[in-house]
Amino acid sequence: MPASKSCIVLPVKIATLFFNGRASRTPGFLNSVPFCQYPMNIPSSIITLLLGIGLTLVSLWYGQNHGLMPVAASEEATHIDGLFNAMMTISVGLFLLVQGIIVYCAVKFRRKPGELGDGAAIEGNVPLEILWTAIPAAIVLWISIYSFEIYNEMGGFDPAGSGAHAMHSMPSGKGSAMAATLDSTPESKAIAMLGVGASPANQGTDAAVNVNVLGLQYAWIFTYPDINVTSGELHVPVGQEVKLNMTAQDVIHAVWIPQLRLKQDVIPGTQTQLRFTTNKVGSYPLRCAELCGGYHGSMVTQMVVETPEDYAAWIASQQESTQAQAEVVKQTIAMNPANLSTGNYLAPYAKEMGIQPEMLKHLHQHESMNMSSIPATSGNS
Ligand SMILES: [Cu+2]
Repeated sequence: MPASKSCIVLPVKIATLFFNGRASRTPGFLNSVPFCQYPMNIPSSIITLLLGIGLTLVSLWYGQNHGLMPVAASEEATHIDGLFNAMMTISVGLFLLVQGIIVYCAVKFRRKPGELGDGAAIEGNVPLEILWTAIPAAIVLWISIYSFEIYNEMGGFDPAGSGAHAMHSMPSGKGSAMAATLDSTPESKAIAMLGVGASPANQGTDAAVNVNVLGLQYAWIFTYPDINVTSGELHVPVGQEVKLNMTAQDVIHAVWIPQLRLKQDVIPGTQTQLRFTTNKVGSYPLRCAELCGGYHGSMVTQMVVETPEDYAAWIASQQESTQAQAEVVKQTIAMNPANLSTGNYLAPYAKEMGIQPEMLKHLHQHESMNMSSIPATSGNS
């Protein structure tokens, strides 16, 4: 029986092509293939081919134009999208194939009027079963290798999470008991840091911007240790590598920035990391992705990706406000009479109170002598 007269069903068609040798050698082989037992008025192989091409084109188009992902704001996000689009293409192809066959069969092989008997008993077909097991297995294997490669490309297997940035046993707080069991020495041995680290290209180098992230019920605190800035928003310069060193104060939280396609748990008593390089200026939501309590839903802030100039301006404004706050604190302390000598404290009121300037001077000298005779013990306790 020539292959062209088999049937429309694509897997059967492919199977026939694959096992063509056997099909031609074994009489009745195709009769054991489902749907092919009854000679029918079947579309030609050209139509099958065209349907196959059409299905492939539709899958490829939809795989690239599904519009399900938000803006990709980093190189890593582009990699992830490549994988997602590939899986979407395959899924759409399989969906259309399976649904197409179901709809075709439901219409084509529906019960005719007056047809009351049972359908034909169709036995299995080993070569066909091997084929439709092998193809999905190959697809799944390919996806796993592809995703492994992307994760490596992003820095997911960065071994340098240990070493210089090693986690040390926590002196106190939650998790210290566990850390003490794991590490008996005060300087604990290096444990690979969880998360996404340096990409193979950046291995062994430090990120341009380091930010310490603290998650707590229900807020994020970002500290820039190199420039002495603390903020409730994450600001990063575009095009520069950023490293988030993250931990939690109370329960497990998770940093999730959809536009970077990154999500990482933030765990009390341990450090996790995220390293990435943004490539699009904009403001993106950074939200908690781990149900952490009653107000989990409100644990959201912004990641602002800005030009290096804007970033520098932001740092300057932050430092200015920090300085202004420090000034306010200093003035408040200066207002406190407890820190003033009696003479200095009384000076502005001397005239109103009728105190003689000589007396004030005397009082001041007396106090200075007393102060200098006190041994400098503070701080040595
Ligand atoms: Cu949370």
